[in-house]
Amino acid sequence: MTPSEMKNAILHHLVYTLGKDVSTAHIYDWRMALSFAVRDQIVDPWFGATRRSYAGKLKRVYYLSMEFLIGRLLKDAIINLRLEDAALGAMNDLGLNYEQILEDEPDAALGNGGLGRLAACFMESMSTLACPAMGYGIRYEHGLFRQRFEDGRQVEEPEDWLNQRHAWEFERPEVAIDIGFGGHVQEIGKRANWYPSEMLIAMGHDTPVIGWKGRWGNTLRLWEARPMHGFDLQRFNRGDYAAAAEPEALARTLSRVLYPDDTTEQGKELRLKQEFFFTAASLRDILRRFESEYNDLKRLPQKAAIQMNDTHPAIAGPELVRLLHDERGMDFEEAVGIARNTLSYTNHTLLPEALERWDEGLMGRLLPRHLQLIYRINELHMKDTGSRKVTAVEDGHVKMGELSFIMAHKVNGVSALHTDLMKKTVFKDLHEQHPTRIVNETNGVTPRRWLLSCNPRLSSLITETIGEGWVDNLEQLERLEPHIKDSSFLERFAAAKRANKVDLARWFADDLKISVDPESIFDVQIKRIHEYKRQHMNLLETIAHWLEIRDNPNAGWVPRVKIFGGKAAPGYVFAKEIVRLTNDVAKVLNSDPLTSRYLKVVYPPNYNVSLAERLIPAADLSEQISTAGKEASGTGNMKFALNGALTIGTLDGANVEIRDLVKAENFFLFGMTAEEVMERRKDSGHAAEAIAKDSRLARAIETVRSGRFSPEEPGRYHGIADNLTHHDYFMVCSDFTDFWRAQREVDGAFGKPNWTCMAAYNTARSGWFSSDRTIRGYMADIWNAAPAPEVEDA
Ligand code: 26V
Repeated sequence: MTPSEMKNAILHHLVYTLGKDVSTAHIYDWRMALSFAVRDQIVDPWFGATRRSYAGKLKRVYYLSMEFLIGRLLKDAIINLRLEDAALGAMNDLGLNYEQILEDEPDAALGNGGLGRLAACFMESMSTLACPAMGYGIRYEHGLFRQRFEDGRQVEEPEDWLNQRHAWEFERPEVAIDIGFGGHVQEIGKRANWYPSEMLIAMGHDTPVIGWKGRWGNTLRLWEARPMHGFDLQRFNRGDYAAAAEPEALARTLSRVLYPDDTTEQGKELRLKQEFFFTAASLRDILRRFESEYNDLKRLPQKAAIQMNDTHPAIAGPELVRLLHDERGMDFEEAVGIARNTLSYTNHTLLPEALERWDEGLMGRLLPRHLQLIYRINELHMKDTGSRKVTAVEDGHVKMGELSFIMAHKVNGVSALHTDLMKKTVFKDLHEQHPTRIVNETNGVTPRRWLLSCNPRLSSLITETIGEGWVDNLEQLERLEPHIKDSSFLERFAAAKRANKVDLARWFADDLKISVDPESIFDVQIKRIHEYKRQHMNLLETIAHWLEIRDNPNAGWVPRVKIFGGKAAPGYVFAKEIVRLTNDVAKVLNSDPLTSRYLKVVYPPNYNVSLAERLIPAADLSEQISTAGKEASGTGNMKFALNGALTIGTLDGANVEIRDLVKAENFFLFGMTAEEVMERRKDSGHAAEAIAKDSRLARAIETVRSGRFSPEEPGRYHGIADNLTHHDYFMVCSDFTDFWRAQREVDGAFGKPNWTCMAAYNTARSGWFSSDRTIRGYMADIWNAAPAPEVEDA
């Protein structure tokens, strides 16, 4: 497409789709017109892919996920369809600012963090690889809350991405599926009929996901909850206005809002309803499609692979059994076998408080037939394994991890260490019974968004050096290695990073009114706020360092900007205190005339995918400092390494694999191993001991306790200080001293010519972390699926 063709398409949509003319169009109208013009280019390859899936009778992958954290879509589509020149040219021609238009798009924030973002990367990679696939999830009216700071405290505001028209979805009123809850079960022999007492409708909305060079396009189908019986006109006519609208409002509640807490399981009824709602709608849709093409249900596992992203869709096990056994008359044991061969399950956390357990009473009320089937599935599992232990039900609760495990033919962890720990801890018994079921698929990230799109300077340098093949064959980045000896390459590599930092510094100045020196180390920790991720350890180190600079301001300190980003779950008190402490520390440090030249703290509010795209290309140092054994994988860690940031990190999650690949000399390692952590926890005096041995740590904690950062309320941080001294489950104190040492090593290395070499080795050796590699792994080890044959660039 040429710029002038693009321009015509935009003008056409402006007038005929949006009903605006050039003289009255706002930035919103222009963005929508551009989006529609780009969307037109998606449709043909997307239809083509669908047609070929049907014609070739290809096996389809169904990715069931409660979260898809996709972020903005316009630039992604433009890049994958190679329309940058056309779009930029058209915008320039129209006298519009292309960057500004892209920035006008709201993020689709239909996820909390790592799990949802992984699902989004997987969707893009499946399209790039021409893996016939469909994502299924919920079309939340409100995505993850927006974060604001008020006197340093987090304030949550509703997120309203659907307030504006969403350019990328196609409504499918004809894809409307009845979903029931409650009611009673009527048993007929071993089979049963379920008569729900409450019904609503799941309506589909399709978003095309286009792969690199438009070779293939899959669909993300998100369900919206609609009332079965709409508006009650009789009641309205009687003057009962609120009651007339009630059933409608109630039904819609189901897809109203994303649960914002991904750290503690609370067993909320609405959450269980959401889980069943989207899982049941998806399974019905999948079976409908299968039955339109094939007439033998035994072949389901050959033609469909259904991936459960964590336990949120775990009800898929019993529901699929119900559809096959109760509704289609298949023998129970056979139904379980078919369901199991179709289903697989990814575990994303070992934290006990985040593992889903549903109260049997609640489950029995909402899903009476499913609870019966869970008991039978459990009995069958005991019979088959000869075990006497009831696995999926305990203390009046249904354990969804165990249920998912016994209903899946493969269960995977998301990094080598995590998978190993799954076998040794949470799923120890089940692993012994099924020693080949657990497999590892280390996470990955899509290089299109996380390098090509977010870091154009580094991308151009890479393409000029080794050609363009890296974009969909990321391991080609290793071809950069011979150039790392070349001083002109290194200079350009450093220049790209510097320019990214200058851009970020300008944004900090304009948007946050904080000035930072781009020559400083840009040290970044961005992720959800959680004790195990240890933002507070990073803060303590910052405070200790600040105190040391104050003691001796003229000692030639290496300047640093500590950048934080992340949201706390609204009900997570400790995380919210960390948010506030970060802001309070920033306030004190940034206004300290003695030290602010050397140390600043920046905490932009509302960290999201788009902010990540801005921060990661400008980072020198990536903070991956979780307590070993707690972070299942991490994916931010991969994005940073790929963009030439060095990691300071523990041997946790995928950090282990990153360090193996980029090599130890290009990684700042510190801290205890997962085993050492478990050992040390046995010593109840671990924190006190560590504090007694490290006067810097003691002083930092004391400074927090003293009210230095909250003079108007000196006791504000006693909770954090006491937790650290007496409890410290996540071993902040015991790892602090080594963390400090590693940070000073960073100071020593930064600014030396070798730093750029180390950074470049990180980029050159991170190719394995492409989500294309991950998806190939799932296709081979779990899905038994092949890419569509003979795809060509669009
Ligand atoms: C759990 C819950 C509990 C009930 C309420 C809502 C909710 C929402 C999400 C979750 C799952 C949290 C697990 C999670 O996000 N794990 C992260 O997955 C990433 C992708 O595999 C991985 O990189 C991170 O290390 C891991 O923390």
